[in-house]
Amino acid sequence: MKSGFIAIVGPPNVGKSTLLNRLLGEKVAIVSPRPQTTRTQIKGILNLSDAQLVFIDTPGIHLPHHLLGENLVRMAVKSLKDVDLRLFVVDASQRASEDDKRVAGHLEHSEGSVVLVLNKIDKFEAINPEILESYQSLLKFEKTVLVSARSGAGHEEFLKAVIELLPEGPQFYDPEEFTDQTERVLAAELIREQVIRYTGDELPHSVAVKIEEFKDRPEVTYIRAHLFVERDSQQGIVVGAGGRKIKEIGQNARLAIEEMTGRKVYLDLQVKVLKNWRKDALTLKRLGYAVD
Ligand SMILES: Nc1nc2c(ncn2[C@@H]2O[C@H](COP(=O)(O)OP(=O)(O)OP(=O)(O)O)[C@@H](O)[C@H]2O)c(=O)[nH]1
Ligand SMILES: [Mg+2]
Repeated sequence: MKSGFIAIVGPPNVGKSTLLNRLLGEKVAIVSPRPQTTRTQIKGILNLSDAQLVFIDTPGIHLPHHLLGENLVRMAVKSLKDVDLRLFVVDASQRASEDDKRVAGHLEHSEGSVVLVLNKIDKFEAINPEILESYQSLLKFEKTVLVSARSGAGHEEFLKAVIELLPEGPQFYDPEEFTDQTERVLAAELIREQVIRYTGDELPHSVAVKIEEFKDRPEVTYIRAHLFVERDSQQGIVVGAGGRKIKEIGQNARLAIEEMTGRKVYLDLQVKVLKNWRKDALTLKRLGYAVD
C-alpha cells in the first residue's frame, strides 16, 4: 500500500481546487473565476485499491495587501512542511508570472520532491515550448505532468506519477472518508461561493460567512448564517435592490447544500457589518482564517 500527504500549491486562480474536486469526484472545495477563493487548508482523501492519497488544497500564494492575505499565504506555505510530496499547479495557457516565482521561492526553501502540474490544457492544442520553459526553469521538478482539471484529461498519467513518488505506508484515514470538511463548514463555503458569483470584483474578498445555527430537524435541516461585510456600503451590494441579490444567493446556496447533504434545507441568511474584519487578527482567528 502506498500512502502519503500531498500539498497542492500555486498562485491564485490556476485551478487547484477544481483539480482536487475532480480527483475526488466530490465537491470539497469551492471554485470561482476570481483569485483568492480558497481561504483554508482543505483535505481531500482519494482511496484507491493500492493507495491512499491525502491531498491538501491551499490558498493561492500571492503578494498580500492585508492581514487576511498574509494569513492565506502563511497557511499555504505551512502546508509545505510535513508532506510527502508537493504539487506546483500552474496555468499552462500563460507564461510564469511573478506569483509563480513567489511559489517557486517558497518551494525552494522547503524539502522534498515537487511535481509541476501544468493545468488548463483544454485551452490549447499543444503547449507552447516557451511557456513550458518559463515554468521548468523556475525549479528542479521531479516530474512534469499536463492536465485539465476541468475535463479530466491527463489524470491517469498524473495519478500514476504521484503514486510512484509516494512511500509505502498505512491508510491514515478510514477509506470511507474523503474530506476533513464538516457539513457545517461546507455549507458556509457553498454560501460564500454564491456570494462571489453574485457580487462584483472587489467585494468577494470582503465577505465572510459564519454558520450560526445548523439543526437537523425531521423534515428539514435548518441553517442560519451570517454574511459579514466590512463596510455599511457593502451591505446594500450583497442585499441588492429589493433584496433580490441576497434572495438569489440564498436560493442557489440552498440547492447546493441540499445536493451536498441529500436532505431538504431551510436557509436563513443575514447580512451584517463587521468593520474591517480582514484586518483584525482576532476576528480572522475566530472565522478560521488564521494559522496557529
Ligand atoms: N479552462 C479551464 N479552466 C479551469 C481549469 N481548472 C480550473 N479552471 C477555472 O479556473 C478558475 C479558478 O479555479 P479554482 O479551482 O477556483 O482555482 P484555485 O487555484 O483553487 O484558486 P484560489 O483558491 O483562488 O487560489 C475557475 O473559473 C475554474 O473554472 C481547467 O482545467 N481548464
Ligand atoms: Mg482554490
